Amino acid sequence: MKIAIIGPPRTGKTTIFNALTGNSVSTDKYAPIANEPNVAVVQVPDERVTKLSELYQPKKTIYAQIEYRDYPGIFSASNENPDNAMFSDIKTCDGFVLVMRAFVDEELEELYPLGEVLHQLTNFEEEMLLMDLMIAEKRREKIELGYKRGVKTPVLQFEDKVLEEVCAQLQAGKPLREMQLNAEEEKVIRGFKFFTQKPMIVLINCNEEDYHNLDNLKSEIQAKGYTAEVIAGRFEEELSKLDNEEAKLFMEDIGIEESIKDRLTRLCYSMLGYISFFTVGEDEVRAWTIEKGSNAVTAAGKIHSDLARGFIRAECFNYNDLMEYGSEKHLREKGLFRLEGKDYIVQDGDILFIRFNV
Ligand SMILES: Nc1nc2c(ncn2[C@@H]2O[C@H](COP(=O)(O)OP(=O)(O)OP(=O)(O)O)[C@@H](O)[C@H]2O)c(=O)[nH]1
Ligand SMILES: [Mg+2]
Repeated sequence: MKIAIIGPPRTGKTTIFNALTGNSVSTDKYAPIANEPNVAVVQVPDERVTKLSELYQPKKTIYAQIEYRDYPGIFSASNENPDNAMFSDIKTCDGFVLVMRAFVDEELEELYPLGEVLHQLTNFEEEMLLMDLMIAEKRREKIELGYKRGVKTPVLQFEDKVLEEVCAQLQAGKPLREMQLNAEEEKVIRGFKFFTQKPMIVLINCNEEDYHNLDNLKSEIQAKGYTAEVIAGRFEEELSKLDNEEAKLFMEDIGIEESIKDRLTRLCYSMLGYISFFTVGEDEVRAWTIEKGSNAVTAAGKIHSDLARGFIRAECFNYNDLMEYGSEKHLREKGLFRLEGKDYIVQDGDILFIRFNV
């Protein structure tokens, strides 16, 4: 899972990246805007993996991973080109975390004026719509040029028709993620990796003293259809440098119930519609991530393509049942150790053994 941390300049993206990953990337407010993302891969905190590891005592324990890519502020220059390398890089991510500046820093506001949070959000949305529109229009012009040269295939005509609808949606100020597309249409536009098609979480980055005062703002952003969350970015960055016990005390002081790492992991999973399944054994206990609604063959393919190709069946039980009854033996007695076929829809917390033959 690859998550892009994006936003206008100096909203605290790198501060939040540090809090999430334990890194110490500089957040000097007078430094020039960077031109490369900061990248880190973090383990997904999952106590189920820890418990399974205690139970199976494997040689290796492997948690699921999230790659966070923290990009420098974007859309600050009015002449940004939608084809630039950074935008292309951002678009390879599965989902976006958009950071808004809700802390007051007069110097920063002077250097990089952003205004109120809702205003920041609207501006950012407009920039994204515009970038997508430029890309869609450019492609349509190219198709048109082809028509003039006599290249007019049904495939191109279909693409042009879909892009016409895409442009209409964008011109109406609506993100593409709200567009109803059938499988064919979806396939035609997938390659463009449009900004406004990506799922997005909005983080309201504030000082710790405002942490509990921004519920109205949060609701207003949620009303626009986003998952929104209030974050005390700099405070959490400091917490990430403390040991767990100490950090817990400070969190209790402010009334933060869950660290940003735990919260954002959960939100990213639900934003992308992902769930976890596990494989267990003497060698390895491991968590895997798949889209909700995936079948057993897709899950097998995550582990190895041979397992999908030669799939026979999945032996399966659920983590919660294992915790309730204590051992595989007891699960068998209760009939909770199941044999499932190709079409079985894998559930969050399933433990799978794939039987295969290649
Ligand atoms: N008061 C306050 N300052 C913050 C907070 N989060 C970040 N800052 C400050 O804002 C400045 C910019 O923070 P960064 O994390 O570098 O911001 P950024 O969004 O990564 O900046 P660019 O990548 O240049 O766009 C730094 O001086 C931070 O200390 C916060 O929650 N409260
Ligand atoms: Mg930064």
